[in-house]
Amino acid sequence: MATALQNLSEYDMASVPSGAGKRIGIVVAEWNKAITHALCTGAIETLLKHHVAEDQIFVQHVPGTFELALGAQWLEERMHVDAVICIGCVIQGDTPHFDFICAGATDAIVQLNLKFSKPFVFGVLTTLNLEQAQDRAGGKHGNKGDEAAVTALKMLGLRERLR
Ligand code: DLZ
Repeated sequence: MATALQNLSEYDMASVPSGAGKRIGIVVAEWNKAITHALCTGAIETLLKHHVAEDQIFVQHVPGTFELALGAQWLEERMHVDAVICIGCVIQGDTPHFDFICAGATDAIVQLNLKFSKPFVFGVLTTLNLEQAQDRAGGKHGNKGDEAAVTALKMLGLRERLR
């Protein structure tokens, strides 16, 4: 589980299927904006690197991580995307709010994968402090946005292989 053991931006380029012809949604939480913006930028750059067309990437913002699932569902329904990358950053505070937001978002995103039978990727950082988030948003542990984009393309590739 530890990202200290695996850089989020390092992967085998050859293992990632082409994104040519794919429509990808990205829903981004506004909370901890500097972090989520860096994650979104990483995701977009990675999708472009793997040949997703710029005009086939659809980015929408929601207030917080808790709203990601509904935003992602609306993106799927309105834009008919092949996959949605959900981007958020929840930083632990002094109250149990962190646990409720993380659990709610995680459960809801899992349900979307199964309901639509397509990838809704969990590009959410859940960290103990801001430094851990920065380390995973383009810092020393790479960028979770890159990893989320790679995951979306790999899952679409798997679906095609199983057809
Ligand atoms: C309320 C809240 C808090 C305390 N912390 C975060 C956070 O660290 N990251 C995040 O994305 N959102 C946070 N939110 C907002 C909730 O996700 C949600 O937007 C509100 O509870 C309204 O439903």
